[in-house]
Amino acid sequence: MKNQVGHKLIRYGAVSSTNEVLKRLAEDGVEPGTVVVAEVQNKGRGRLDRTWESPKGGLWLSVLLDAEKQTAEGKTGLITLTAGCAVAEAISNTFKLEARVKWPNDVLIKGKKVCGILGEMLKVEKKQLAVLGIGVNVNNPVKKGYDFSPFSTSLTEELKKELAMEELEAEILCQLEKRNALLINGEFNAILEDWRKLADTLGKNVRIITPTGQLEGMAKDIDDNGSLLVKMLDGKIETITAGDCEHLA
Ligand code: BT5
Repeated sequence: MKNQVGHKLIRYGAVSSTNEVLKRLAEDGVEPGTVVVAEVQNKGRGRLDRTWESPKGGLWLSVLLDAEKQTAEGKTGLITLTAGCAVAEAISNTFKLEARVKWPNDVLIKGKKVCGILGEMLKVEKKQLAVLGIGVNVNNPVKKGYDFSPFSTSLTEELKKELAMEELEAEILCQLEKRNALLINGEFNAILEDWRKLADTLGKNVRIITPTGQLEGMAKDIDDNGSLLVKMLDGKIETITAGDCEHLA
């Protein structure tokens, strides 16, 4: 049972952030595979400490993963990519809605953000772990666009009805478990192929914004570590390890 995603699942009403709660539990010794789900987050976080709005009606959860292998091989970026694939496939399977992944950490429906992922690394007694936070807009209200994310949606908005979340939650955990086995066994090529198949970003013109500047080019592929390869106008390929990615028309 150890490592199996969801072998232990703890539900909360309101928390600050499921990532914070799970980090504390990890420090207290819970096993990889443990999942925390909350109805509401009062301090839901995106990357770079941005706010993730998490009112009632959304699916807000975090999963603790064993990250020894990916850390040893410098491939922690694949954790977020593979989580996006798990969510996209779970949405497609549960609601027959096409969902695709956007580099590095979003899931989109018709180009609009329906899910954001926050992967954070953590070391507990020399064990390398990852806390993987997943936020899916299900029945909660969403703004049309947010400061760092111009287009957003929810599943209820797409399907025009109130949805039951249990089946989606179970399917996400099931898809994560399938892919966690690939992470643990170091089957990194399968993860990259999975992502390429579900990618919305590849083949698009993109604007990449990093703390040190921005660039525009065509998203060609991802490399073995999950970095985005962007072809510039002069033909040069830039390797982007982190940043915000905007899909251009
Ligand atoms: C993310 O960051 O997209 C990661 C979001 C991770 C949320 C989950 S929920 C469970 C777990 N616990 C946490 O505390 N977090 C994780 P980033 O790519 O940096 O995008 C953040 C930006 O998305 C914000 O600055 C807003 O512009 C926008 N945003 C905020 N709330 C949103 C929402 N509910 N839906 C769509 N976009 C949102």
